Amino acid sequence: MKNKLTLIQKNSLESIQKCDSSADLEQIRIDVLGRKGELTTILRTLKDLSPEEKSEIGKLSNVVKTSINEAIDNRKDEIEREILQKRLSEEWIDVTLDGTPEFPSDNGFVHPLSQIQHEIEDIFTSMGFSVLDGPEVETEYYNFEALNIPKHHPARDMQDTFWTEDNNLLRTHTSAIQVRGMEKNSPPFRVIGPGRVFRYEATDASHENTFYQVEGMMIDKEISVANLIFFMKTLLKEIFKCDVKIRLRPGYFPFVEPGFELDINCLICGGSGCSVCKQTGWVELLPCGLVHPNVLKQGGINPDEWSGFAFGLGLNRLVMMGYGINDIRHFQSGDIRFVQQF
Ligand code: FA5
Repeated sequence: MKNKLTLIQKNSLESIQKCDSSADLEQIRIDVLGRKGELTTILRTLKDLSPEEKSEIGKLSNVVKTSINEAIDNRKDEIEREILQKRLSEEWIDVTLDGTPEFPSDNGFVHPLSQIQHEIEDIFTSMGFSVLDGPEVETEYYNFEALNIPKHHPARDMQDTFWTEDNNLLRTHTSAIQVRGMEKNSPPFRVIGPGRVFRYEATDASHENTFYQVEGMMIDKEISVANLIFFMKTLLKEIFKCDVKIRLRPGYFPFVEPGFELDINCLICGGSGCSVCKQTGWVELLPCGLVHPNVLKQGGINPDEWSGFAFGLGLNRLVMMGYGINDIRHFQSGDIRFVQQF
């Protein structure tokens, strides 16, 4: 009996060491120490032994049981440690790597109007222009009078706006920044002035009451329409990354002479006609012209010595062309799904 117990112990300890899963270890425990296990079955025959042998075998069987239980528990711990080590070596994370951006991003994004504004600022600063700012609530002087639009001039009707109780107004165009530019700089100079403008206007697919423009002005000696066309073509080529078809129409603005409307071929419909281009195939994008002598005088510049061009670019329509947006009202809709696309 003693030999049998020692053999069971030896075999069990060997099997336990070879085991590599907790489930197999539990099976060994059942097979050896369980109710119908090898050791338990042998111990059932104890009753046939003498009292001395019973005591000796009883003690030995306790030692065997304890050693098998301890070996199983230790091996289990080892297996768990091995599994953990394997996982740690396989599933390590490089915390210095950039995270994977999720869509939609929680970090926010630059609005398409700001994106295009920054792009235009880069294009013009690379051509020697500086960027000016001006207030959204303007005086009548900067918005109209200094631009050769005196009180009761019919051109004021085209730019009806919102007035404050103290007779200031929400600027109707960024041309007000031109006047501030002339006050700040002495010629020659090149400036642009981006910003938000407001008009009391019925809205449709291409008209908003609040929209964005970029004003541009260059004053130098002997500036002509040829200079104007060069800068406008360079701008549009840089923005649309292709040669865009343009046309110049005579246009009336009291602060330029001659004045033009620069239209581009509608990029939404390719020129075949849609709601944005009002079925004409052309979109009015950019009024421009040579600065009127009265405006130069008002800005303290001698028109006999200096000349210049100016333009006012509508940013919303430019973004619409670039992205194929078919309704200007999306910009102010506050619909997060719209802005998340850019
Ligand atoms: C002006 O605002 C002149 N100050 C531009 C100018 C500057 C002319 C310098 C000459 C020299 P106009 O009202 O056409 O012009 O507006 C300029 C551009 O703003 C338009 O071509 C168009 O792109 C955009 N725009 C005008 N009205 C709206 C509107 N209601 N909604 C959206 N965009 C508009």
